[in-house]
Amino acid sequence: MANDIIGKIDELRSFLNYHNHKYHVEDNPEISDAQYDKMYRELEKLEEQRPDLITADSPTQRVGGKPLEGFVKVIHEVPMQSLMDVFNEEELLAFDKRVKNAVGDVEYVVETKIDGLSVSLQYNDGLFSVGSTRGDGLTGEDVTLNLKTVKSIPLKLNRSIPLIEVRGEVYISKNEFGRLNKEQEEKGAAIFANPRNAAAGSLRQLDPKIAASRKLDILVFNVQKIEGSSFKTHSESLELMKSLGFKVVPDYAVCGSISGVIGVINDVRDKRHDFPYEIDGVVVKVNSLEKRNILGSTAKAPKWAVAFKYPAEKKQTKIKRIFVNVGRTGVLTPNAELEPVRLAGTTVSRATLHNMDYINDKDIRTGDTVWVRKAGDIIPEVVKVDEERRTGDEIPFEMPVECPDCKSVVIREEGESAYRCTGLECPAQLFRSIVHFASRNAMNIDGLGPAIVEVLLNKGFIKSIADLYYLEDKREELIGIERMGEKSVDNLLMSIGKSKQNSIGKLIFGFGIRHIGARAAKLLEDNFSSVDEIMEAGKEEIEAIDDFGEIMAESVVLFFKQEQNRELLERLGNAGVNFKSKSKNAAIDRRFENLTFVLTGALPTYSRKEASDIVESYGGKTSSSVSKNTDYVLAGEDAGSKLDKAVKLGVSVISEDQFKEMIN
Ligand code: 0OX
Repeated sequence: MANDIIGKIDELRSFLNYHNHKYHVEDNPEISDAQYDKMYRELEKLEEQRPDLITADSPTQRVGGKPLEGFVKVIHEVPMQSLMDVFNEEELLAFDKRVKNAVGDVEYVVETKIDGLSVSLQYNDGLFSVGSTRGDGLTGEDVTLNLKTVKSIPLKLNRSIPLIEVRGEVYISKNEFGRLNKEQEEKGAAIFANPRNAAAGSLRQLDPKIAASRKLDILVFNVQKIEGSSFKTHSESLELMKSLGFKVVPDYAVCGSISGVIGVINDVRDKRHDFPYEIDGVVVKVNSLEKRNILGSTAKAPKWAVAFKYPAEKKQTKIKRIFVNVGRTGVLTPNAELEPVRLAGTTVSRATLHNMDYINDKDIRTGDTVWVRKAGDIIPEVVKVDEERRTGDEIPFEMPVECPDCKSVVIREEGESAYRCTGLECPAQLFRSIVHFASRNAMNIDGLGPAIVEVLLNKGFIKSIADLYYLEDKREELIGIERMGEKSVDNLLMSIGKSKQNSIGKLIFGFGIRHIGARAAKLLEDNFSSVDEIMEAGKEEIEAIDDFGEIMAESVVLFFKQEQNRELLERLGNAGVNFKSKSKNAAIDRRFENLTFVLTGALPTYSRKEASDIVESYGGKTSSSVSKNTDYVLAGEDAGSKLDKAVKLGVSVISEDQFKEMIN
């Protein structure tokens, strides 16, 4: 009986591993999802009976464990080198010449260059042991738990070899990126600018469950280290990785000459937008490992490979109409409606014109033929007018004098490039201000994204932010309206209820007061003991806060003076929303008082903003340039000239770890 269960578990694991590979690596499933799920649940059940038989490579162990506190450093024994870039044929031919001069004729392998995140995967005796990010190439971070959630990464290889470390690119497909951003928008969470950022953000999640929900994928392209097997060429190594069960860069080409390479580059250029993932070029590598050894490396990059980068695609089209959108703070943003044009894989029919200064600088008019491109390959923008194609019928654009949404007067304040709607009740502003109020850095109300806000506004459930806190009374009516089941209504009401306890910094940021970002809102919380105290404060008192200028102070006073906002506050207070400052009332630790920090480079765990918020919360200051008055330079990866200057001036340079020690 005991042997039976061991045998059955083994059998189920082999079955599931085989079909996982068929689905996620070969993209060629043999069974339905339902059949797979059935076997998976059977394995789960048996493992529940015999937890002592659970092994780390079991398919049930992909998402496991508690959220981590932080990531541990991993030293790359074989450095994860970067690539030298070339941007045109001339530079590619120069590379070929250097190669030929050193080692004579060579064969090249050409691979597509996936725009993701480089990682290393280590396997001991055929079992996945450590997965890490590239970091600075020498030291990365241990993200094993997150990588285990990537279904195309084998937990166990087809053959057991003593040791293999491979390198690959983790990415998020264009489809999954679209789905994720839609979900982020509905949740009111931050939108990712491009698939690469989405993949990076997902791999750096401390909770593997979040990483698992993001459906990351991988393509591997290099053997970093191997024991128990060998090969003479790069293409053999790709085939070896394939035979071990890895998902290897597909359709790589082996070329006998540089003209063959150029042919492949041109082919890939034409179809680069048809790949399910973003590619930003191709990688050209010498195939023979012996010749690679002779060629060697510079400090950072191998001399036997280059990345050929494609330029961002630009296309011509015509502006049919210029129209404006009204943003949360009432800013009118001009947009161009275009004659649809295929650009970088999608059909583009709108592009941003940013603001009036942008339009004036480039003299953009309705009817113009213009060049458009995707900024960061995602958001389209108009880059230039083709003046030669002007007919004289083009019409210069003028900002409307009335808001297109509420017909209130539009003004442009001195010294500002933005035009704004002055209507406090503007419906467009109301929608956006509620979405902002619910967003992550503000009140962080889960489940209250733009789509739900729109429904609540359209159906008349809310007319202001305060109404959110009275929705409980309308629970029955809410159930059953578009997109809202009983469970989602209850979840929404619970998140709204939970947000009552938020800090007043989050609340004030949520109001969207002009000139008051998250940091300024936090400063108000640090300096006043309650919302009521801020409401009664005069301009001078607010201006006395370090880093508060006159305009910011005036804006706060103006906000709290308005009758409409006072009513809003009264209703929020009556609903039980927290009005007491947590930081001002706590003992204030000002260990960084009189110290100035300069932040430079990419820090391993903190964003710049998080680090500067910490410095400021301890009474310190941050500055953007290094001088003899700087006390500490907090330096991360790729810290450039600021680091050099700090060294020259003898200013203390600290790492994020040392910074963490300073704040315990
Ligand atoms: C990619 C990619 C990146 C291996 C050793 C130096 C360059 N993003 O698709 N890097 C490499 O090769 C590394 N190949 C690729 N295909």
